[in-house]
Amino acid sequence: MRVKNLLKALPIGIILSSFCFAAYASSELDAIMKARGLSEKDILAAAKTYQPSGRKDEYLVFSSGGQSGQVIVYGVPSMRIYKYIAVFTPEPWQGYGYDEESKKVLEGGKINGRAMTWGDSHHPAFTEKNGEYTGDYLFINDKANPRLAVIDLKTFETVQIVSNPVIKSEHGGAFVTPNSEYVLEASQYAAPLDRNYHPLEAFENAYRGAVTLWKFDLDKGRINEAESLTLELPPYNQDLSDAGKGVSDGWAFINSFNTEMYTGGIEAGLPPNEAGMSRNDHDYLHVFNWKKIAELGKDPKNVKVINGHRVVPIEVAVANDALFLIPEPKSPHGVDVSPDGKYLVIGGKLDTHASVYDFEKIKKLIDAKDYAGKDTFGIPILDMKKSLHGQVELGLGPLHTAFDSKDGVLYTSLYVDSQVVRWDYKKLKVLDRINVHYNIGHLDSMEGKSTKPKGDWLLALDKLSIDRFNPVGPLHPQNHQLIDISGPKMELTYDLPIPLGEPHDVVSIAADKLTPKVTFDIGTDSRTEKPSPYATLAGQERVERDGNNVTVYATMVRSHINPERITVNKGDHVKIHLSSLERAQDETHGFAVDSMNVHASL
Ligand code: CUK
Repeated sequence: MRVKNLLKALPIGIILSSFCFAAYASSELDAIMKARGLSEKDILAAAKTYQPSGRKDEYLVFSSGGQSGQVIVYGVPSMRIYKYIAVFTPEPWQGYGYDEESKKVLEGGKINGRAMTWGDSHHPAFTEKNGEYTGDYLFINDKANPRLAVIDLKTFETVQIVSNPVIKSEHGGAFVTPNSEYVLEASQYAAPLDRNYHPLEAFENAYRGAVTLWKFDLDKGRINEAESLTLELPPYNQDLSDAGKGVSDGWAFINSFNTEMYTGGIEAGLPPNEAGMSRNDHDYLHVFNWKKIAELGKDPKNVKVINGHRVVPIEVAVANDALFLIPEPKSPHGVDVSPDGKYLVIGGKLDTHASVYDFEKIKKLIDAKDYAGKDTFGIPILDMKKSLHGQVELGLGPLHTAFDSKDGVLYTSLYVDSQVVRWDYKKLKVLDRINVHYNIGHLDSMEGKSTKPKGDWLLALDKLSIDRFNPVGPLHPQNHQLIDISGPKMELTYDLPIPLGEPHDVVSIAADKLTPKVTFDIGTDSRTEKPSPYATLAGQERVERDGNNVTVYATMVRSHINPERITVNKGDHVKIHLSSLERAQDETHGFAVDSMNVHASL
């Protein structure tokens, strides 16, 4: 409607007031833009991301917290941080690691009996149904100490940590199969699976890679350790992984970067690790059938039991056509399966190309037993050219990929060039590129690794921020940059400094898929999510004495604790069970005993 027609259509009062407002607003806006040196593009970016008070975000993003061992939750498009979820590291605000219930969760992550108070929380992943995110649970792996955590998204609390019984370090986790049957966790640096000492000279014989298939019980919301198993892999230093979906459901893929099986030795005049590990032009993409491995593992004849855990040996997988290798450009990085499951996109890292493999071609070679050879361990190798859909030159350091809602369109991060490239993996051509600040690692479009990516926003996770923010000392925050990908050109709209750990990777989900609880049910142990045996209701408060053991059953509403006085003797051993009877929302309270390192959040 043209302005003249609009004027005719509106009653005079509205015209006057809206005109006054428009004139006032535009002159004030102009003045602010001038004073702050803002361009029209800046104003647009602000308008796209600003949430007036009380307005909720469309997406929630779950970011790994890197070496803080936590998970960071923020919203898109506002980029407001909402929560840090304590996972591998004690965190007093949430009482995590200070009450007996959460200590038990952390104890699940003990390694060889040793308590671990930190982790490198690395790749988060949601539960899935038919490859779509469901928002029930979030998994996150600890890269440094091979462990996996389960976070219940009804409470945003960590409810389980499991420790890997055979591998020593890991990278290719957490990757969830399309109906949340298993969570995959692949090793990174090859090590003896028995955890005993074997000299490096015995690398080829005694050291192994592996991928663990953690069985997830969706009804219970917990990993079933007894039903989990591991596939033994060659000592090739496995890297990132992904589970197949659609046509490739049942299969999974893992990159590797040391098929040379090089173990360093500058002391002995040998080339440094990096050079030795990238001597070959190619490393191997591992292709394995996790459904078949899980089936095979049920028969004791097919497994070796190591540290009480079932391991399917390489030869069993090979004899049952469940494990294959395909050459890939040397030292690749991410392997990402397309939403329809037909293509695998591999970031070149040391190659300027991304390689697109066609799963249907791979499957044909497997079915026809059309092998190009075998590796040292007897694993069939498929021909690279026959498996490839094609390669595209993207730039320096292609790492990770996330997908658009538009068919064939995806986004790849370029670590060295500090860019995001939008390209078409079907037509194999570059469509657009945008600079980011700086040295991008992972990136994610909204629900970008599910079967239904959204295609409106993209997050660039930059490893360096250098000059983007107010200086706060030598340890800089990292920079998560929000990019509008809804139009023909990508537009940078927001910089979020993340001040915790090395926030490494994110997953994002439509906020309406999450239905968190508003309060806990009274008497619930939030970590087991079952009624606590110590739950105390109003009127049941008591102090029980057994010799010098004193047990207090107390209740609490806001800051009122009942009993108000607890009298004990010097030397008594005192245990306090506190039940919060609070029914109102957002009325949590702390509890502390001074000088005793005792603290809780109720
Ligand atoms: S991956 Cu883990 S250190 Cu997530 Cu790009 Cu490199």
